[in-house]
Amino acid sequence: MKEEFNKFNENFDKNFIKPNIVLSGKTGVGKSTLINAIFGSKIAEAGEGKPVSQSLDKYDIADINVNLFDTKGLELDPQEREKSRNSIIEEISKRAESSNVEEHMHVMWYCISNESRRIEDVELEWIRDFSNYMPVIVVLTQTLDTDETFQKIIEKECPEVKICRVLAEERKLYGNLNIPPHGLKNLISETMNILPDATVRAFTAAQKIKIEEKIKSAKELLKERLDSKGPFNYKNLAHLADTFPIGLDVLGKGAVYLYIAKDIMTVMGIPVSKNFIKFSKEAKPLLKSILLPFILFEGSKTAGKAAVKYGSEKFGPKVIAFITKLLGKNISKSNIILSPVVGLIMGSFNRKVTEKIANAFIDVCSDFLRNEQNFEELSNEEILDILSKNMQEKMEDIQESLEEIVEEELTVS
Ligand SMILES: Nc1nc2c(ncn2[C@@H]2O[C@H](COP(=O)(O)OP(=O)(O)OP(=O)(O)O)[C@@H](O)[C@H]2O)c(=O)[nH]1
Ligand SMILES: [Mg+2]
Repeated sequence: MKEEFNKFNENFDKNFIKPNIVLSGKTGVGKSTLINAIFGSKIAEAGEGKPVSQSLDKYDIADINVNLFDTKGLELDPQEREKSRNSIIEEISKRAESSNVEEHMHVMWYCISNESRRIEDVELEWIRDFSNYMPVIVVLTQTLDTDETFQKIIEKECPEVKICRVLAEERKLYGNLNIPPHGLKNLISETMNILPDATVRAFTAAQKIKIEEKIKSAKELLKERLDSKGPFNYKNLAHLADTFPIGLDVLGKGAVYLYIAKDIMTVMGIPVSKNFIKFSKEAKPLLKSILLPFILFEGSKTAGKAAVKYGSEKFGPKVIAFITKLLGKNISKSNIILSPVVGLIMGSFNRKVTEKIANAFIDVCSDFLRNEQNFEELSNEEILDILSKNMQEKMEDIQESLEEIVEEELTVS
């Protein structure tokens, strides 16, 4: 089973390649402010990067799904500056020769302050030079108005590059006049258009600006994993899960639900333990919220129906023990009746039920991203705690429609 999860992970990673983004631009133009606004505060705090070559630093930030590089040397005297430029271009072209897309430099964000409206000839040369070796987007930072005169000059000098106007952070002017941040969504879209396909999913997870892209990305993955004819279908994982070794704290189909949750959190950029066994322990409250609404007590109407079709004996002592443990109560087999939905969760894999629950979890994750903009400050445990509580409510909302799906299935079978 562990091996199977590993195979799923490998397949996932093929389309989750971290894009390599090169930042360039003079000191003080707003590179750190931009990066901070797009990827979160952890990065700005990371400070100086590690040198990867003479004139290129790499920010070493754990748990972030992009690699960021910073160019050096723009500020030096002409001779040293020339050396830097050559060394940066050498590194970019060396990487471009690799057959491995992971090695390539995928996009450069060349930042120029749109407030100072100054660009030196040497900068224009750098931009033109770099754009011969990799795609370059000129980011006009600190854009406070709609005047395009400065932009037009750059467009004329460097017709081959895209230009994005942004204000990364709210600018406070005199009195109460504040200019809200703008242009970041456009920069994200333009970057997504340029990046190689295999890196777009990771980039979407990393950026914090377009939640709608994260939702789309999660739904695409879900569709892929539900409809794939190949081996990497959740259904196969569910069948494999029948043999999930006991002794681990999660069991059988429950593990598949957690695996789906892990996939969704990853593509939406919510921190999650890479090790699935560790995650499944941390995420026990989450599994509990998924299953809880369906564990009904005697006397319920649905439970009555369920007893006929999915009598608890069908699940066997292993599952009962699992659910008992999960609930943390001492429930004996006689006073618990499993609802039909649990039958489909824990028994046979059902595409519709799985899809409904997974979509509910995508909703929970997008609410989380909108409400907890500084989630980097939370521990994995705290994050899962919030997600579990909200998932429990969401499950109550969709319980009826899930039961309808099950009733349909019962009438058909
Ligand atoms: N309000 C606001 N201020 C900004 C913005 N971008 C830059 N600034 C201001 O410009 C200063 C310098 O920005 P940084 O992001 O540190 O510039 P940098 O390019 O990282 O500079 P170096 O690291 O020295 O190369 C900040 O302290 C802010 O005061 C922005 O989008 N909004
Ligand atoms: Mg900086």
